[in-house]
Amino acid sequence: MSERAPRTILHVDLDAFFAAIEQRDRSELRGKPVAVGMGGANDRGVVSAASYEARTFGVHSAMPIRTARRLCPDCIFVPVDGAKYQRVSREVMAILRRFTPLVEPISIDEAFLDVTASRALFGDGEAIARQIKAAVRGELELTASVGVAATKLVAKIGSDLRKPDGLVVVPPGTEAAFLAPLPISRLWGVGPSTATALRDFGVATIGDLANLDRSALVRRFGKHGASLVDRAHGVDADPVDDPDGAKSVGHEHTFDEDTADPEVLERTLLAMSEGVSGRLRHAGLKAGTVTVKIRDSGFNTVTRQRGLPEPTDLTDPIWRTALDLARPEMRGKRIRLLGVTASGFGVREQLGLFEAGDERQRRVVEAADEVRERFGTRAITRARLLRTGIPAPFERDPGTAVERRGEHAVAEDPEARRRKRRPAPANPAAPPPAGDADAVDDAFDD
Ligand code: DCP
Ligand code: MG
Repeated sequence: MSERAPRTILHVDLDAFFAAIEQRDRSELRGKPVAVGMGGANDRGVVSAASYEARTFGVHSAMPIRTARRLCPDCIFVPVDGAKYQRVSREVMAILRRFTPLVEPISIDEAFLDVTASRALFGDGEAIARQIKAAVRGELELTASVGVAATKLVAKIGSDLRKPDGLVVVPPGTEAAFLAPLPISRLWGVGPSTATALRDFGVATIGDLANLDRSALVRRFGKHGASLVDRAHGVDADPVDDPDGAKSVGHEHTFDEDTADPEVLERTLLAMSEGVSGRLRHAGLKAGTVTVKIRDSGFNTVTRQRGLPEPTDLTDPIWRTALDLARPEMRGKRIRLLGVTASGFGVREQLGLFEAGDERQRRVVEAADEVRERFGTRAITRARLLRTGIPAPFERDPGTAVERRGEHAVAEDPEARRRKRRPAPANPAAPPPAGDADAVDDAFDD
């Protein structure tokens, strides 16, 4: 196959995932407005997932429970059962892997598949999409929406377009026409501030953007402008990542509201470090390098990286290093996104995860892992994380388009496995600070 032959990529995203699972398991919830969220006495809780019935009242993910109650007094609020959703997620991913080994899970309920080589066996992209939908419905009693296209970008937009239970096929060559009528907010990399700026250019739809003079956009937005035009034409060379090629484990979190509160920022780094170390242990890996990513409210993004004195799979060294790297970058800024990634896996150990003498800590950590397995990642929080009401960043990275997901987790962790899209070029504008941190420019890619 020549490099230019169109690929067949599917984006599969389950509908109202947490809420649909609860409706499946509790028949009294079917057909009713359901919001999965913390509820109870915790007034700071937010909605994790809303059933489509609840959405007609305006209830959606990340909305405070209080607001949801006001909008939808008849809504039934159900507590989050993280362990169950993780289990179902693994079942979903297992179904997807029947059709190709090239499955790139990007959150707990969505994945990209490259089925280019599977077509001989299972039929074209549309046929494979139908088989996947049928298997998810038949075996898991859930519905999935699927986009089929030659690029990840277009497949993802397609899967979102006719939710729930949607199937959108965009044949190769028709990408630009497919995208043209859609609002620019559908495009990765167009957040509210870019959308506002584009309005000055008279851009409302992706088609408007595609028709703009490329050099004018580059003058206004820098290299981000050029990639915006490419994307408006549906151009996206990003491959579906080979699951065996995972080279790092990471989490990113986009705050629902930008924050400068050091407590919140540090807690978030802690939560992400816990998630990362848990995944390392689960995979039997130790990391020698920690990378943090910080994006401020002006969409300036920096990453800082540091080698560890010795490879680790424990939270503390990862968190301490992440804090050290991130603190100077966060000072005085409102932060939009944080990420923590562990990489540099020199050691793959089956049993001996801990050095001799670490026995006590080993028992503590293993007990925590056990609870995590039984009750889901959310169950494990340190004192600093308790009663904060901040969403566990590792459950889901809401609002984070794949474009902006710089990190990746190992293959065993479908809901969060992320990989670097492309090597980040050196940033001439921000030389590395004193010490051993390297700075790389992640570009204005939101
Ligand atoms: N999630 C969460 N907090 C958020 C967003 C999502 O906990 N802010 C969880 C609950 C969702 C699941 O992740 O069920 C999947 O997220 P999606 O964005 O795919 O949303 P849904 O699957 O709920 O709905 P849709 O039908 O729009 O995909
Ligand atoms: Mg979904």
